[in-house]
Amino acid sequence: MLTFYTHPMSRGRMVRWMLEEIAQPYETVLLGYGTSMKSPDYLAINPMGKVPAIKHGAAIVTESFPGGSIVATYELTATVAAKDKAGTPLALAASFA
Ligand SMILES: N[C@@H](CCC(=O)N[C@@H](CS)C(=O)NCC(=O)O)C(=O)O
Repeated sequence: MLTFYTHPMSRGRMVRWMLEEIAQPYETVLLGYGTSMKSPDYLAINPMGKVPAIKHGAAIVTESFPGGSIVATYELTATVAAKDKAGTPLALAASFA
């Protein structure tokens, strides 16, 4: 399952929006500014100590641009292989809706 690291008052909101749009299961890990966000455990996920980050298996994405983050991760699983009539992946289309 995909793990989503975030703080409610952050640009992680864009990633959560995309996760909800594609309706795939994910686990949320809430981190605190200046505390758990800078912990050794989280720095192993994102050495910048910032949110958002998403992890799926060995794949970790630490940039928040929703299309790039979500599509890049889910392409590895092919769970979001659905495309619209023009051949655009639906998750990517949703990020520009
Ligand atoms: N380039 C990153 C920047 C992420 C970023 O700056 N996140 C802020 C929250 S919106 C953060 O985690 N700040 C905590 C810190 O700098 O200690 C992205 O776009 O995802």
